[in-house]
Amino acid sequence: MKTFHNPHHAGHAGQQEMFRGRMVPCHEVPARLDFVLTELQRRPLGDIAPPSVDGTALDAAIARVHSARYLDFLASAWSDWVAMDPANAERDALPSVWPIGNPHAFRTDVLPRNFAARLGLFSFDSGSPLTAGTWAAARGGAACALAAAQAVAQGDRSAFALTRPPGHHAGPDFLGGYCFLNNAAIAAQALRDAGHATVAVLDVDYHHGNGTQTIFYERADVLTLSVHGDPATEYPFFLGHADERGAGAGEGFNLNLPLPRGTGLATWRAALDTALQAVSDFGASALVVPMGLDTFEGDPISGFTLKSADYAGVGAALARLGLPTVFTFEGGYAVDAVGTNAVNLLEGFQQATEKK
Ligand code: Q9C
Ligand code: ZN
Repeated sequence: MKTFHNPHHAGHAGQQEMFRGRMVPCHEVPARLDFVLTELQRRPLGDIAPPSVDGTALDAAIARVHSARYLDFLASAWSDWVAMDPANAERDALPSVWPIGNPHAFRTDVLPRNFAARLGLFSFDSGSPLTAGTWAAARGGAACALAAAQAVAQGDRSAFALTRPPGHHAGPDFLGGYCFLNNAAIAAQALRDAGHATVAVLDVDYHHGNGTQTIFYERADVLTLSVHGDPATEYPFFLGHADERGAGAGEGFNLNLPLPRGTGLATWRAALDTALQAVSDFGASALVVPMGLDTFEGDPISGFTLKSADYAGVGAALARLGLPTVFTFEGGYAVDAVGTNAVNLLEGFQQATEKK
């Protein structure tokens, strides 16, 4: 399994996120990726390299899943933030005003000239700071996702996009949940564009993959599935319920498996098996796995109780689908365990593949 890692990731380094009325240190920190990279070097699964993709092809791949007006906003967001006030150069950009979803309450079709208003228009929380290097890091991550999809489309059994910021909460035209560009969606769309007729995206992060669900909600060619903490009590709260099954042509092509906070391995694995069966029934020709490790018992912001040793079995179960597979790195905030947990999963996948 080749790993494509993002050399620009550390340029995205938020200082603080808003949490229940106060500012707290960011959970999504550069050290997360460094721990995974170090563990992968210790237990190699294949070549580890930065992605080499054509810039024009990359921008086209990103534009397949995100709107032009959102991408225009993101690409110049930092310079627009600093242009508001030179003192902003020392501060992360966080939104503080949002147009809520009633179309008769607030307009979302008119782009405000005020940057703070635009930041709110394209965000759904105040926990995802945008910093000087955010755009370069997010775009470098999309390059990892595209390179991983290309490797798999050209015959590799699997590939790993090792990048941060993560992606699965980012939608067609919004950021949130520490995510800016949806790497898993970019990989899935790239697999479709490379000739895979049907692609499944099976999200195993603790948090519902709302951005990915929204991107593909009306499509029958990409099945989206997510096993996650019940949104009745868990972030992102406003999506991820079991009755969301897709719409229009996409009716029947989304599957949510919410589980209560406190869920342990046995129940979580039963839900994963349900999702795996649905991927088989769908007849996917390729698989994308947004790989969050925040299902770990030691995760500081999550509520499942998987142990480090459990992740090898998760990887092996995914391998048994027998599909070309792209992994994207998503959540996982127990920083000193995230490398072990990620490589346990990937190594479990790879070893099960070799046995076949
Ligand atoms: N202060 C991913 O795992 N807020 N995103 C939690 C803690 C957001 C998680 C509150 C959690 C987002 C990719
Ligand atoms: Zn998560």
